[in-house]
Amino acid sequence: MLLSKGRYLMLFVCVQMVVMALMYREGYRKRVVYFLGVFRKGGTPAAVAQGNLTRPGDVYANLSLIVKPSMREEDLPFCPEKSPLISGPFRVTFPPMLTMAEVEQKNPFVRAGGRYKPPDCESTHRTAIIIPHRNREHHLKYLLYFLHPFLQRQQLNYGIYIIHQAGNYTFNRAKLLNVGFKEAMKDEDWGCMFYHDVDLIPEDDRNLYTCDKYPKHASIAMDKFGYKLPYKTYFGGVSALTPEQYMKMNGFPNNYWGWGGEDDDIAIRVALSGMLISRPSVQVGRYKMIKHEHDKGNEENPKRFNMLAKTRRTWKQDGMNTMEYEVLSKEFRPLYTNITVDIGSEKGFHPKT
Ligand code: BGN
Repeated sequence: MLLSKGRYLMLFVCVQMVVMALMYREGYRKRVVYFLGVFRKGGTPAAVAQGNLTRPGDVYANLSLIVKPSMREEDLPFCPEKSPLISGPFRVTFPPMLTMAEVEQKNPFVRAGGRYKPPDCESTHRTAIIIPHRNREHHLKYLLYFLHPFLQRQQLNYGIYIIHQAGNYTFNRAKLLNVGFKEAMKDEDWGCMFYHDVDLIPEDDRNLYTCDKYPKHASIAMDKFGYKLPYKTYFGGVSALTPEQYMKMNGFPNNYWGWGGEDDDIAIRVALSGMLISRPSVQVGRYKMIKHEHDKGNEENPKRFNMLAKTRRTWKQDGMNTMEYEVLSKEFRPLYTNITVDIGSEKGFHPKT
């Protein structure tokens, strides 16, 4: 009897030692936070993911390790060619209770207007993100939740612009992109512009938000198309051009009111101005689309087929050189610059004076 009690005691001590050794090896704190994260799956992301104590695949992982050194900004070294923060695919799920205030809290280095520079090195890339928008605040919140840390992982000097179409007239994505280009260039000499749909979330931080030798189509593997291109010349979703490439093709068309065709027109302009399309690999150009109904005020454009047949004749007369609009307001919000714009209607542009 005595012998078996002693055996149990020995066994108990051994198990305890193994458990302690395991905890020590993995880092006790990290493990506890990990388990808490698992149990709190439905909770707010701010509560689950604090700084570098995050679950694997969290887009915010390691960002809290970034600290501002005490040296002056002009003495900072250049950022390395490849950012050490890049780690590949991350999890894209949509926490139901997320608030804009939480997104702000998680991005302490983002300044008014949604501007960011790496605090610890001088970035060699200046990228503006242009997002056409109307009545999609819910999507915008999620996009910002993922896009800010995604861009910070790439050590970019960046700014996020929301171009909000005022009024109820039919939506015009391409014209809003034109406005975004022109207005963003007034703020800074951006080296690269990303033209970004509000409902598309990148899923891999190796998908670099920098420009290439040719206009880039970034969203080549979207979940709704089975993570492959729907057709060879598809140029919708997320694309990127340098200001030179954009000017070379006279920007984008202004006359596509409603859904469809404007992205195909842009792809035709790329070819007509003598350029090719650059693309990331299908492994990294992956995007998740936030599900939604077809928007009111963005009905299919029945004229798109006719218009596309004429792009060769129209691209030089319709674009950057002919766009008319009026900025109604420009606000520097904590996570983005909000530009509300009157772009007129199909019948022309009549500024209210
Ligand atoms: C295409 C649309 C694109 C849209 C993609 C993906 C047209 C023009 C037809 C000649 N193009 O069919 O605008 O991005 O589907 O949804 O409708």
